[in-house]
Amino acid sequence: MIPTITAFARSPDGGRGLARDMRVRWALEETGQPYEVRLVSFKAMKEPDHLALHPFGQIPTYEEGDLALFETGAIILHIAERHDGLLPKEPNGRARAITWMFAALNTVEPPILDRETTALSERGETWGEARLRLTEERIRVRLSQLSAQLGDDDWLDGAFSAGDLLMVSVLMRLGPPILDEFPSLAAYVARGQSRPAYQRAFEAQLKVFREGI
Ligand SMILES: N[C@@H](CCC(=O)N[C@@H](CS)C(=O)NCC(=O)O)C(=O)O
Repeated sequence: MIPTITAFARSPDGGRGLARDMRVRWALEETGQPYEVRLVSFKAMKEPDHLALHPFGQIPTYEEGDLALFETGAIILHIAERHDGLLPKEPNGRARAITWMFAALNTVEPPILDRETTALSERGETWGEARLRLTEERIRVRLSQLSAQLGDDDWLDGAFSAGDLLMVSVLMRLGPPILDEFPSLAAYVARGQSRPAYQRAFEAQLKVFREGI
């Protein structure tokens, strides 16, 4: 059964692939799965039909038969468990790859999102600049730990996995200049983005931005 995912009808990132449907598209491309996309406006995301799929009124969602999922971590785990290509078969390696999925979403993404929110909504406040610097220091701590873990390796734990897919997706949101302070992580992101599956997913979301389909 071909799944349907939701994506922004008009992504605020201007087609840079930062909206979270990109992660799901990428996972589907890595595993060779066809998919359909339903585009939703900001207004439609907060209406009952979409809220029935996503209680927080966000994208992406994932529908497959009578299964409806939200949260990119859960969606990608679902895809990775059902199709080859994103998780090792060996049980301990598989558990470690899933650990990296959680680390990307629970440990590395929060300070990056915190900085984004601060930059967007608190910059004009009296505490704005100080808070921004604080969030940036927190990010640097995490990136320095992550880059120590990656060392000279291509991926976090052996072959490319769903853990790398999510970690690269999270680091992409940060981008330069902070990411460039950690050359091995900047190279790691570039390595992820050069994967053919990433490229196909990126082109598909860009087409939506350019042509609305
Ligand atoms: N934790 C969620 C976050 C989902 C999320 O923040 N989606 C954004 C797009 S990238 C969204 O729908 N924003 C619009 C809104 O929250 O109203 C996930 O990983 O799926």
